[in-house]
Amino acid sequence: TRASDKFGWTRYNSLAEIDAWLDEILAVYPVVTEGFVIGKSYEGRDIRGIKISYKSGNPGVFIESNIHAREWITSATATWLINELLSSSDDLVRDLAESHDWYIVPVLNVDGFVYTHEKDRLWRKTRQPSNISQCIGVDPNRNYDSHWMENGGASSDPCNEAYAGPYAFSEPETKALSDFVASIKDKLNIMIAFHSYSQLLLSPYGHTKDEVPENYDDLMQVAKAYSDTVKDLPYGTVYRYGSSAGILYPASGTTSDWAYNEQDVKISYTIEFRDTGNFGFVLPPAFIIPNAEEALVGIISLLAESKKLGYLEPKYI
Ligand code: 0X9
Ligand code: ZN
Repeated sequence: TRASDKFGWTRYNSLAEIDAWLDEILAVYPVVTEGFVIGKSYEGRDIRGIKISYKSGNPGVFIESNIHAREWITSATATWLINELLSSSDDLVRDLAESHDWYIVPVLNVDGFVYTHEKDRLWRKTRQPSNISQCIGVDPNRNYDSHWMENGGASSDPCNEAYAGPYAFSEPETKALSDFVASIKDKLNIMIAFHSYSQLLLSPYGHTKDEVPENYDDLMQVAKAYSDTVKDLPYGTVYRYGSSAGILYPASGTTSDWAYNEQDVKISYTIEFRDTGNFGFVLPPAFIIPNAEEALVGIISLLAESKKLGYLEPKYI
């Protein structure tokens, strides 16, 4: 049997199970995959990723997943996506897999993820203690060094769920992700951060709604392509789109803004997966495959539209 068949995506997996599955995937597809470790978490766990590359010189797509510990649908979707990229025989998926270089980190916030499995299902933040409070953890999606703590888009209170941390990149997890991305930025055309829930495609900026990026119209056109595609599926799931601060709330120091502002990744989105609040973060496992299938076809459209608009060319020549 294939490594993937045991996984099944019929329930949510623990970090140990995801790690073991990744090892099997790397063993089954040694030619086109490469495992990487971006660094260690506060509690000393490896933060792992997989690169999938069928030929060199492809445009790079980075997927950051499960930065928020409780958003289990994101790593379930990321692992399903990895499996499809490697094993699907569908022409569109083959083309998707083989004409991009994929860098996928299924679980960024490994400590928080383990904590949600073992102690508190709804934990969001990292697990690093504070020097000034009994409250533990930083919101890693407020901890990136781009407009950090500006405009009320994050909190300075360690007990707040959107605590930005004592300084930008105080968390080993965000520091590791950012160092890794910076090291491949010349090959990176697209950055997607997987979150849940609300069914939204969010473009920069998060730190302000008074301004939009210079390629905002393109960002909306690309988001519309994703949204139109998933709406036409049998489930007909509605994804709204807009700028982060515009349609949601201000959030400073997010991955998406940092990649856009500081790493010159001009197609950068936060995707909030299912649902719209009925189950919220505790999405039943029956939704894993529908959510993941939707994400796959949505990403096919997202990349096709990005290519049409010229964003998949080499960044620096
Ligand atoms: O608040 C966040 O970090 C993200 N939502 S979540 O429910 N997954 O925590 C959204 C971040 C996107 N940016 C803005 N909201 N501005
Ligand atoms: Zn989130």
